[in-house]
Amino acid sequence: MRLSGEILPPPPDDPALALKQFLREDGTALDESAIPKIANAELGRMLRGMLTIRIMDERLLGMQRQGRIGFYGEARGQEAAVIGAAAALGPKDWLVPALREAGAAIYRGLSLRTYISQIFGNENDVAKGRQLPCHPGTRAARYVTMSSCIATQLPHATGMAMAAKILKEDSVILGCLGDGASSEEDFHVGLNFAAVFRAPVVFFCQNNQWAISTPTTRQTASPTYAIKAYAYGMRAARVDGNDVLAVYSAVKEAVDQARSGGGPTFIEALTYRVSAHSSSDDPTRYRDESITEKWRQKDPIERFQKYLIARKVITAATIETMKSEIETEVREAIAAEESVGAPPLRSIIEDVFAEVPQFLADELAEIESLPRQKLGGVHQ
Ligand SMILES: Cc1ncc(C[n+]2csc(CCOP(=O)(O)OP(=O)(O)O)c2C)c(N)n1
Ligand SMILES: [Mg+2]
Repeated sequence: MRLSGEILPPPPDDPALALKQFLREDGTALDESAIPKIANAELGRMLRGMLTIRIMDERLLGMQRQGRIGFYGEARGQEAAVIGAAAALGPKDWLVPALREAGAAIYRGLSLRTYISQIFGNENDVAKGRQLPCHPGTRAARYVTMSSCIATQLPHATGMAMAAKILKEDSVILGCLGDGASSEEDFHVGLNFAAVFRAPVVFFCQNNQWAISTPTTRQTASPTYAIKAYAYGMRAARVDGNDVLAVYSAVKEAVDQARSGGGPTFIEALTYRVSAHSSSDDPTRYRDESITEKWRQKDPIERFQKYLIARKVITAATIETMKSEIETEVREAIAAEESVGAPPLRSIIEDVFAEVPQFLADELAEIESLPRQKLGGVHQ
């Protein structure tokens, strides 16, 4: 059976849940005066961030198909949501990701090489190959490594926000989630605690209308995800997730509120997962791809580019130059990291105990004594 995945319209009588949008699908502004003032350099940086995600996704998914990396998850079609949210954060703020926010880590300063080293799990990878590919973490860019277990990051985000509040650190936590996370108990734990204790956290839900093969119509009977915020007693906002300026504005407003002691907000960014869930998935087996095609036409990058060109922030030629610069950067980072070897074998027994117990040292010695071909998938 093919499921449609289209969601019900928001309640017409609730202005807080109307879809906030600044840019029409053709890139024209609904009301230029309503758009927050953002410096041209910052707008250009936002476009670069979105293009970086698109180019990286294309190259890295291709590499997974060639067997050069083990796994990849794209954020195609969700670039506006990822970058709009990242751009609204300050340097002291933390981002606790769900599944598709790696582009935000890069936007916040994670180098392409460091990101790609994590995908290879090579010797340069700070996680020493212990995380699934596409799960970067960077203290410097204040981006927590992805938990993989859906929704567990939400109590973490609330806890981090409480810590920041107690320590008077003045930082806000962006706790990300997908629509699928709303069905997990950790969603309730994270949101309820945050609202009761007015934690400086913003919950940012990318409703891409699918959770692997579960469509929104099977995920919730609520008319929207945003409406769930009201049950917890927090502010709600619902934005067009393919409109980077609308996302930026909603997240900025929520972050400012949280920073000034106003407590949490829950934001639903409506978008669509136009690709497969991951390199391990084939959506043609469970969904109607003619709807996906309609969403591909609502491309967030094209919409933003048209707006920037019309406003003379950037020219089409400059965008082309930007794309080829990013392509070169990505190609060079892949070439450099692909040739780096695996982490040393002994790293598999390190970092857990302050002193390596004898039984682990013995096991390592046994593995090291095996002929190389018997080590199977273990690289030395
Ligand atoms: C607790 C838990 N249950 C199931 C899974 C398997 N799983 C991985 S991603 C995913 C769907 C997530 O959907 P959503 O939250 O909408 O995020 P999206 O993939 O759409 O970005 C599921 C069920 C998991 N990782 N953790
Ligand atoms: Mg989803």
